[in-house]
Amino acid sequence: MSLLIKNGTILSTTGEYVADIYVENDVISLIGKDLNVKADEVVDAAGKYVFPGGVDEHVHYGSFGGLLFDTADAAAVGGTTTIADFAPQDAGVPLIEAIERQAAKAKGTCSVDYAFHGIIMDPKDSVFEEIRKLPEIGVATLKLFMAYKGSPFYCDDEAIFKAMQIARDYGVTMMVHAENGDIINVLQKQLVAAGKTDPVYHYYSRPPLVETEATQRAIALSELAESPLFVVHVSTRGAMEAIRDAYNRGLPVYGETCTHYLTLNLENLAKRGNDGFEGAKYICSPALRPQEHLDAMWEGIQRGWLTAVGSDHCANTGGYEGAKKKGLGNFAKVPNGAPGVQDRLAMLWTQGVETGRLTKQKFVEIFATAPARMLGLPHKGRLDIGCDADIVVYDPAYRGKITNAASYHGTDYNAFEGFPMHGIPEKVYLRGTLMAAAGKFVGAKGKGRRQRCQTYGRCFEYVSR
Ligand code: DUC
Ligand code: ZN
Ligand code: ZN
Repeated sequence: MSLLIKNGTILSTTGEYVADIYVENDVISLIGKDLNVKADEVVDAAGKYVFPGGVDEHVHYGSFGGLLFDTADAAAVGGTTTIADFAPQDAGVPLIEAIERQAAKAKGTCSVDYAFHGIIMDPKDSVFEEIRKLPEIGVATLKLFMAYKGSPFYCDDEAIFKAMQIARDYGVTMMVHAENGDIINVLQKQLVAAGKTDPVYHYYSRPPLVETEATQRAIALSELAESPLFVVHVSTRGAMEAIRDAYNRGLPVYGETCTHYLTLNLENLAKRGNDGFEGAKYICSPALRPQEHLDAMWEGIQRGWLTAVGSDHCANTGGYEGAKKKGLGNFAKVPNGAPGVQDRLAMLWTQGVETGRLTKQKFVEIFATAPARMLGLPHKGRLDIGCDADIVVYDPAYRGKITNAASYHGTDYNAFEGFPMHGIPEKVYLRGTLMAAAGKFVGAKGKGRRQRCQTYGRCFEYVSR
């Protein structure tokens, strides 16, 4: 099967130019002006942008009560062709086995390519020892949680430090969910006891300093352990500045923010709707922030102080009516997470590129190229000869709106409902095969392939070993 995409404006992290792309056997084999080759499928992309399929290095399928991989068609429709899922570790199950169990769920059901991060949920020495074996199963990233104290997700500083020491020796990138779990527990109890139970109090139980302090601590732990660090879902100015300052001191410390920390704010959490509870749709952790922090996230991206934008996609099984509303009367009981894998491109393009907050080159970087490097997937996230032919043909002239009705997330609401869409992925190819067209999934379901990540990814660049 061969494919020729003609006359599109190809976007990369460094520039843009009009050229043709020729794809053979899943990979890009030629890029050039007026290519004179025959192909099974020829696409005229004149007037369209052509850029790499998105790499979303932050999704939850199954963990945190999220729906499973059969709902990942949404990624393809939204121009994302590779996802990296956080594989949860049930207590008593070895880390490697937990990841393989999660991989078995993705096989044959996930419609885009997929990789895994480990999560340590059973912090003990035998589990830390397993970090050494992660590279053998193609896993090069590991997340530990400083929040959710009292749940299996929580890890104390000792666990994080020990994991960092081993991870650095094997080229495994340490990721942290940086929020102070002790303080959150205290504040949650105090707020609920005072009758402050509405969704908006989720924010007051996790104020910005709770995240900033934990980020500073995680940086200190990584400095002590001499380990690179990737702080995920950064949402506060203070956390972003801590990462920036650490990097400027020469430490291999990087950060990711997420679509919603750029585009949704505390006002969403305060929404009451018809049932007084609508804000629960926006309960995720860290919590949505006042606007000044969103402005800081844009600045962090623009200046390169934050490296990538993930979706933190987590479509709770049961959605708003069946899952979120279980927390009626107590915000602390609302399951965390919101869907978003389909909307990352539309939000970054419309709220970023179209408003002048992102260049098209920066967009490609944070949407595809940087997350692929972070994961250790050199054949993803860029349109170069020999790379996987994961390609978006983007029609910038389209005008529409994000609606749950047009979403493939499999849930009953969309956190970005009503936001404008300037442009649409007119065609989305996964390894040269058409998966989505103009907002519809048109591919064969479950054709995603497991991706083996290389160790010593982006966070280890310039780290002497
Ligand atoms: N927060 C997390 O820590 N994980 C998944 C969803 C969320 O909101
Ligand atoms: Zn997290
Ligand atoms: Zn997450």
